[in-house]
Amino acid sequence: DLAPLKRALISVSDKTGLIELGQALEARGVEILSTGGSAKALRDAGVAVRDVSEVTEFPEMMDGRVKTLHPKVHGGLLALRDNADHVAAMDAHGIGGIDLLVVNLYPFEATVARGAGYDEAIEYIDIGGPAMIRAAAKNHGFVSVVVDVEDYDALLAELDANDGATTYAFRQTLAQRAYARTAAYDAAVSSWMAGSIGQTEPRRRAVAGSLRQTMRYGENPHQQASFYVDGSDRPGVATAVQHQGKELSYNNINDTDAAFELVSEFRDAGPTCVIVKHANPCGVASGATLAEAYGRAFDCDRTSAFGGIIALNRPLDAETAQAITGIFTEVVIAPGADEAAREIFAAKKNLRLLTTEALADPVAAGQVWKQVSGGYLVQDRDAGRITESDLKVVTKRAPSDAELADMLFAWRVAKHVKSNAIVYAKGGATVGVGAGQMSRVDSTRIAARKAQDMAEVLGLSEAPTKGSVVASDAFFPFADGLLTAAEAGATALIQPGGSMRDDEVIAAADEAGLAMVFTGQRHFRH
Ligand code: 93A
Repeated sequence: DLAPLKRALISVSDKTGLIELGQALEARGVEILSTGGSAKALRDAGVAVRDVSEVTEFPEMMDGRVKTLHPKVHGGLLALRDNADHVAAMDAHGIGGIDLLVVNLYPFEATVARGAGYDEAIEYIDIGGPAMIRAAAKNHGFVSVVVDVEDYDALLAELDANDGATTYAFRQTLAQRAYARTAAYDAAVSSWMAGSIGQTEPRRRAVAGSLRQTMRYGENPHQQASFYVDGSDRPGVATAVQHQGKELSYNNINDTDAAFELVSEFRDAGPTCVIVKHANPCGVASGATLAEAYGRAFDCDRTSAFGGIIALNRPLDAETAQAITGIFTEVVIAPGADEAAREIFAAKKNLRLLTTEALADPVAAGQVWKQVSGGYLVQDRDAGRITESDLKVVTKRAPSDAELADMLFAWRVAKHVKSNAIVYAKGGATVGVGAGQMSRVDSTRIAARKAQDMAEVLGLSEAPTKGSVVASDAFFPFADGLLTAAEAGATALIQPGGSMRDDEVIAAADEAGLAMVFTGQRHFRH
């Protein structure tokens, strides 16, 4: 859609691949402008180049602090080629268009990483480079901008595929990468300065996203905290509308997110309720009505549900609202709430009600970040989802339809329980949840014991785990966990499989008359 590239500006600190790029551009008839060191390297290799200082008619000055900061450069990068006024201004001021910008920045990150002192680090803050990158990226309708040595080959391939021009889609991709680079660069500068001057206030630190809320405190009262939103339109705690109650706390936000993400797994299911405590579900259930689902979720672990966070997969109605007000609850989040339900909640001043436009898409792609000392871990969101056809029956006895339905239900819940996760379920409701234990057999025992406690609370004659199914987020390494589940009365198990001792575990299941299926997929959550 554009004419072939005519002019490029190259200004790079990392000279890797520079000569080859210069030669390749020269061979394609592109005129090259360049700054001091880059120009010298190209010239020494026999590539024809013009100094930027010759174009600007200004010498590079102040130790190079001012070399490309000039209207002849920025006008050439920013001018809209199809705008008559812009073209007239170029003519009037002798500004030539720059069609390609190749810049990599002063190595600020590497400089501070090697322990450079304050004054030296300051000198490595690139000003002209980011200014040009941002200008070229803004004008990606006409200008290509490359900020990474790794993209040189793709650029040349693009030129070859388009008779020396670039496509709009390609320039858009480059512009997006360019802004990612300048954003990361400034974040590195700000983080380094924060460390240098002892700035610890979270809301003053460089964080991607915009500040939504500064909390009274973080996970504990002696920790400061703030909430940033990243502008994504994913339904959830960041985009929900709060109708009543105090501001959400740090822990409220974390738990509300956990509850809503879990209930969204049941987007296409019947009425379902999730109760979360300390980021783990302590009750998840479906029901003929939302109120029934709440009651069944509550009955999984009434003790833990006190002060919990509730997420619903249907708009809150009056009957459910009435039931929820029976005990103290911190937050209720649902895809809507009717007038009558809101009136019932209005009497409970401390109860926060959040509504979302919709439920979240549980299989949507996305990324999750986790901080570790000195860095971040970034990974895809766990969008794994098992359907009946993925299951492999490994025992002599195949599961009944009822067991199968409960296994798939328990499996969805287990994905949202901290590892080692064990979930007992029966009739579309959890009856025992074992979370966050270092040993799988402990999770299996704890869940069964809690269910036993509930039998007493509810005055049941037999343990709720009798006739239940069990989901395990990762394989049973030994038969002991499975035997514990069988002792508690479980009749079927769903787990990924893949243990060295699968044969042993399967034999124990057969011996106990259990049905077991393998999912082939694991849901660790740490
Ligand atoms: O000191 S600067 O911020 N001032 C500028 O005007 C400027 N223009 C380009 N640094 C500037 N640059 C940077 O110089 C580029 O981002 C690149 O990292 C470096 C290339 O310098 P040379 O070509 O002299 O090695």
